[in-house]
Amino acid sequence: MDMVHKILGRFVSVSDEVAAAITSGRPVVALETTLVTHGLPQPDGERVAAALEEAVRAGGATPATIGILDGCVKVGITQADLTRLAAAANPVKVNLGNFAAEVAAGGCGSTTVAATMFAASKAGIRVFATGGIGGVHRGAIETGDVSADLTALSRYPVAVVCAGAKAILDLPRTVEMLETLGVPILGVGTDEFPAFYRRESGLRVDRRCDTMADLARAVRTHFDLGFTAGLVIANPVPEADALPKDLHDSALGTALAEAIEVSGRDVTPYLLDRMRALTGGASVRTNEKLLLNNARVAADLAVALASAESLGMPWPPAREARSGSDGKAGGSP
Ligand code: PSU
Ligand code: MN
Repeated sequence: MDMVHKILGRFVSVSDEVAAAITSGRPVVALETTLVTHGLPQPDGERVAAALEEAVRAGGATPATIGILDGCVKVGITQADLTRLAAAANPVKVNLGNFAAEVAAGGCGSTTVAATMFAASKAGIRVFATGGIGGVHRGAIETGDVSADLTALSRYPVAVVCAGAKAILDLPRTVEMLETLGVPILGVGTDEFPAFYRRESGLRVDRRCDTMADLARAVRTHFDLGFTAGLVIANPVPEADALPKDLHDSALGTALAEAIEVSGRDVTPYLLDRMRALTGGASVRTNEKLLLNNARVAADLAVALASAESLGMPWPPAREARSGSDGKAGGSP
């Protein structure tokens, strides 16, 4: 546990349960909180956050939901913390740019994919489940609006299990940018980059993985080769839970046309809320289903990565902190 605390010093608090799992090499899945405060309406946000933790546990891994409370980065927040974040009147959406200032000010905020990747990587967590990543916004050539999620994916070694990215974004440019940044996109049983509410986008993934062992081997090899970027684990929404195409396309068209006045960090929450209203709540149901599906796959991935036998590769690689205790020190590259 000391090892984990040292990394972020006095700014971080890793729950005992999560710290114990990390230090003993047991599977852990990070979860974000912006989807709780900004991505879903209340009380759905808080309820879904608890259901995601439950899904991770059912899959045999330890959930580590991440948020900022009173200036402390909490890895493995409590139910009471979650309730506080969900109930906040104007919760701060924390990404990379406002992270340090929020901590310095003793503030509270939910962490986006970008901020969650940062905190997870510092704590030594390699697998993270979310709904959809942020990306290049439509009209980015004028607005310059590109999510810091892409920056984080290029910097922090975490595998992000997601249902692709929402079609509210410019998906072709998002996929191009991931390629530019050197972020692998691995498809879970699909050749196609999923579009969040729907399974198809017409865009390709870098590689399709049809079994969990294939996926885990690819992720493990990425880290073992020494790549320092993250990975996108593209897991399409189950067919039965996808939004019908006509409803999706018409709601999206209207939401985008209305969003012209909105800018900056408000764009994504605004579009998600308009999608909810314009689909009569169906988008929220789809969002919840795909989140649960991602939490299950993330748990399976974390379990596979933690199991040396399933990959024929020891994991975690022997670390300084473990040397002497298990005789594996020096056995890994
Ligand atoms: N995708 C979702 N729901 C969400 C978000 C993305 O399905 O709530 C949130 C995530 O936290 C993501 C953030 O990191 O929106 C991206 O915001 P922006 O585009 O401002 O970077
Ligand atoms: Mn933005």
